[in-house]
Amino acid sequence: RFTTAAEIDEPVNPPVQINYTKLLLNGKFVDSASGKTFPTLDPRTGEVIAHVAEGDAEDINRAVSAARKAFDEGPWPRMSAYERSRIMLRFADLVEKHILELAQLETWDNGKPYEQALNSELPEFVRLFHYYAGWADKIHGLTVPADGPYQVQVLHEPIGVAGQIIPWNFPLLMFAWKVGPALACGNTIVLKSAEQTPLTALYVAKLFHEAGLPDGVLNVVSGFGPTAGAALASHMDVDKLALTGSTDTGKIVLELAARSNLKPVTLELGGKSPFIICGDADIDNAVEQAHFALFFNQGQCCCAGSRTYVHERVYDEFVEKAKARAVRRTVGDPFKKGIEQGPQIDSDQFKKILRYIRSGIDGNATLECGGERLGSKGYFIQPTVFSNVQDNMLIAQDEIFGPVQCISKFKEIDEVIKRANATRYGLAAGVFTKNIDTANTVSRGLRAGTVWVNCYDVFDAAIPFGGYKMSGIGREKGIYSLNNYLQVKAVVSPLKNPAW
Ligand code: TXE
Repeated sequence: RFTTAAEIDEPVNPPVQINYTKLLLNGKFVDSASGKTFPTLDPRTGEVIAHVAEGDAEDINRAVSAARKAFDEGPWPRMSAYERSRIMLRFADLVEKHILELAQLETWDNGKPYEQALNSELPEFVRLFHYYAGWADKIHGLTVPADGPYQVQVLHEPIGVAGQIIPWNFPLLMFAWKVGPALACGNTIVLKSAEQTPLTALYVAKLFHEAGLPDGVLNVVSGFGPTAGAALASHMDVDKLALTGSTDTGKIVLELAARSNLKPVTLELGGKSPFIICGDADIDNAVEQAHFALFFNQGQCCCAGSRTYVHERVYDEFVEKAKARAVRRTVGDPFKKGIEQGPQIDSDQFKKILRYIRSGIDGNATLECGGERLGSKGYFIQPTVFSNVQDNMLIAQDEIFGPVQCISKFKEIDEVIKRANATRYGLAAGVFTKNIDTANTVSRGLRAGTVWVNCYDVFDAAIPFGGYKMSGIGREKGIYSLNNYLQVKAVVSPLKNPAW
């Protein structure tokens, strides 16, 4: 059900106060060196929510010196791992205490449904910090039985100052994926939030200081990619860089890192993830899951199931039901109860999605429903379903990052594995079947960092996430994320009495 345009055009603002709009450097909120600010906008209307200090290269320098000092001289990497863990747990408690304000702010700045922010993303944020707090005092090295009379210890040390650049689609969760492991390992951080969604990172960083985080350990710079982001990626005193963003930006920061000090880089980039529905699948469940896989978070997910491949035997039934489900999707003011879909993040993304929809129509994919904006203000788009999508169409190849489901037909399992892999991306995939052999064949055959079998978008702090091919480098979450933030040092010393 599409909400009427009139309902969308009269949004009510949440009661949350916006207290933090400056840069958070060395434990204090300060203006940017240039004194410049930029507006952060309400995606429901395009109107200004707040003006935020705009950090650029000079502010990144200030942030990196604070992080450097906190790493080289401060207590954080030196304090007991247990104490670090306790500060992270106290932080998680404070986030729970402020959960309503944070969920309101996240929805206001991003446009995602409030119920999703409150009931899913904030609890997941807290869970991630519990998980990483649990790791802090369990990170340790090895001893190695080398040849000869030597004692060999392998120490796992924090890597140093971590630069972290996050996107706008899950502002709080991306903060947690990056900050959690870096702090558990004893690093210090300069985090650049996305220019579209700067508000919640400042709020939670303030709470971290209330929880006892020493000054300089976590510095937050709001600002733009080509200025603040690029300065961070090319900084000589940053020891490690992590980015979640587009594949184009991934290439830029990798090059900046290589040209400066060869800092190691982890990247979590775009995707065009296949969702394969076999002839024997439970169709109603597959329809619902495929709908969720694509439309969740307004379609703004790096792992969105954005190529829906359906076996020819169940294709017609699937298309009809997928269309009916999309038409039933509730779109409207994300603060209203029961709303499944809010606005897209900004005017650039909104226009990009509408251009892709136009290209699908022009390319003769069948438009089953949707295809247009909703309302006259803000960035709402009707849930859109295309069937009869051919692999060579732009909508089957590019990341649309919006509420546009693309359904294609297949005949054979080998054929669909080949087609699913024929992409520059390799982030995630889904397969729906009741046959264990088919599930095994498809999940082994797909070149993707995650394969969900008879489910989709099942996340957990302990499950690694990341991409093959141009979807990225490295893995986040789980035990794998820790290696991104550790150096390995071998210490070798002669043994006086080798017999012992
Ligand atoms: O991404 P950007 P945008 C994809 C999605 C979307 C497209 C463009 O397809 O439509 O990317 O979105 C910072 N040096 N994803 O333009 O620009 C930027 O400030 C250093 C997938 O928003 O990559 C922000 O903090 N940093 C994705 C972050 O990079 C730079 C999530 C992401 O923004 C920079 C978002 C530069 N030169 C978009 N340029 C996912 N993997 O989930 C930008 N940034």
